[in-house]
Amino acid sequence: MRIDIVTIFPEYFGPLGVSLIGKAAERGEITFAVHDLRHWTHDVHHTVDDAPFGGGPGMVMKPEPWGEALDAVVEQGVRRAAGQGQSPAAGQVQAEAVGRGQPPLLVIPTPSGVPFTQRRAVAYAAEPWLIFACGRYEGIDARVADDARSRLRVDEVSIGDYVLAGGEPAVLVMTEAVCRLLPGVLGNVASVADDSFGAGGGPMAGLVEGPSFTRPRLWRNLEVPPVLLSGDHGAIARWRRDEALKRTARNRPDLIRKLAPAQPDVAGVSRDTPRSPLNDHDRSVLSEAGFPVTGEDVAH
Ligand code: ABV
Repeated sequence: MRIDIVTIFPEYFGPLGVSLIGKAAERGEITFAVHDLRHWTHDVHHTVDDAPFGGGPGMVMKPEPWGEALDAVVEQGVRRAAGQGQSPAAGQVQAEAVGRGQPPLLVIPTPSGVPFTQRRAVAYAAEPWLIFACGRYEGIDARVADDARSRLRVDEVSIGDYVLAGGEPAVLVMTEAVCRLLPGVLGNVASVADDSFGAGGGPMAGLVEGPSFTRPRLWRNLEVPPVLLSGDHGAIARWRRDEALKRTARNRPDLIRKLAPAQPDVAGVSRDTPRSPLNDHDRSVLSEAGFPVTGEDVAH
């Protein structure tokens, strides 16, 4: 996977050289290229922002440097994919690459974007080429995304309902969430399937993970739950799902409502409602833990 990042703070991305993702980059499994937006300014002050039309506080990022930067980064990436444009046949190879190669997906973090979820991370991990555009201040002139959409797929995404000073930390977050899903980046391949949110559709689908334990078995008078020492893998899987259900109900009731949507009370409409992925055992676990579950049986 190739990841280009355009930012006014290239030094912000030092952490990409660290830990599992840094190692994957060293092995050549991920290629990062961080670009300074100011490279595409032409005034002595390398100006990237200006006052908003219509008035109001803050500054808006000017479209011209962004337009030039994105054109150049797309062009460079296409060249690279075609083999550095070095051989005599490079022009031909490049033309073929443009013709059949997928254009990159441009991702622009903004608090007004669509939510970045584990599902979206899985989708991004299947992309060969991502470009992240880090805005600062009050955002990027809206024509930049509109113009890019004429050539590229463009996603405006939010990592959560809070406002950052710029897109850089959001890009670090998304990069980590995406890259850990790439084959070979995580040591333990199976652990991805058991992740919270279970975007892979496994037993944890739509739930957050329950608690984990390691040695020692007794610590500060606290015992590891005996079922985890039983060797009974069926019982362990069931216990883990129960704990995930209870923790999800406690911390993320919104996720439980998605798994067990309240049934519409108008007869006939419920035909269109997907079956709840919660079975009777799940419902009794939630109910015994004090989280009554609506739905499903109402329709029977
Ligand atoms: C991007 N806040 S994403 C740019 N939650 C500026 C602020 C900001 C983002 C987010």
